[in-house]
Amino acid sequence: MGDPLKKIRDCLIDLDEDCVVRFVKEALSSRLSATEIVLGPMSAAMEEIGRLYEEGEYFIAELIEAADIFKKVMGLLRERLREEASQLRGKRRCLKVVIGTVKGDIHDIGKTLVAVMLQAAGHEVIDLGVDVDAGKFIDAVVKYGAEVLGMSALLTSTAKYMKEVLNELEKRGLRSKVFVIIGGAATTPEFAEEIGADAWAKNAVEAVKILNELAEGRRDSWTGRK
Ligand code: B1M
Repeated sequence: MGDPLKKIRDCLIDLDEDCVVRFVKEALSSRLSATEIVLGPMSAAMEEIGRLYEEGEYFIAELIEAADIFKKVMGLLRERLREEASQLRGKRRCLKVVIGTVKGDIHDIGKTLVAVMLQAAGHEVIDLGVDVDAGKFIDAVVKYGAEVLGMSALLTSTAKYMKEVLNELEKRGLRSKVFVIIGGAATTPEFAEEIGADAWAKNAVEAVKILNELAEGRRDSWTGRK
């Protein structure tokens, strides 16, 4: 990790907003991309902050402060993120994507980042926000005629709810018509397979790549396998 990137990580861990902003600007002027900044040191700092929380060194107040700084930086970088993601624009058609963080979970930074980048890559995104239950997901899929349902979860306890949404899709006879992609720190590719999702993405760039492949017919829309 180059110097400004390391500084961004350290400043965010120290919850020093001015310092984060200063080095984000420095990183941009040394031609580092906004995507690199957000997915690299900013995300690494959030993981470390989570670890400090687990160890009892940080408390909820610090998590909230870190999230506020992250969101401010995302605000600053939003246009650049859009420009960079638009270069990932698929060649064929755009997909309608309903996305949200599942019931019981209010973590929204990663989900919003995925939504912003998918939109910039040319897909139509309906972002339902956080704490979304199965009924709301499915009603939106039907209302907007979405081909893709995206779910995010950061808590081990809420990730399980994704299975309930999949069961509900099945019950409503929609499962074979909707490609389900999941992500978030509480999920893994194994978990995605176990609950019967079509795809798992590690981060926002990977989510864009997967959905571009789907739009271009390079992915089986039912099994998620290439
Ligand atoms: Co909370 N929190 N939190 N938290 N929080 C975690 C998740 C935790 C891992 C921290 C820890 O203990 N190490 C832990 C969960 C443990 C577990 O269940 N395994 C935890 C906990 C315990 C809690 C509370 C229960 C604490 C409490 O109240 N006692 C509580 C729960 C509230 C609730 O949801 N009901 C809580 C609350 C909060 C805040 C509100 C204070 C705040 C969130 C603010 C907000 O989002 N507006 C917060 C924060 C900031 C975190 C950490 C520190 C950072 C999360 C984050 O924003 N990361 C987090 C630590 C960690 O994740 N290791 C933690 C940055 C973001 C860019 O990454 O969201 O992972 P992420 O998104 C990535 C990828 O995962 C992926 O792409 C994104 C970007 O590339 N991705 C997708 C995400 N969604 C995707 C969807 C896709 C595809 C890819 O397709 C649809």
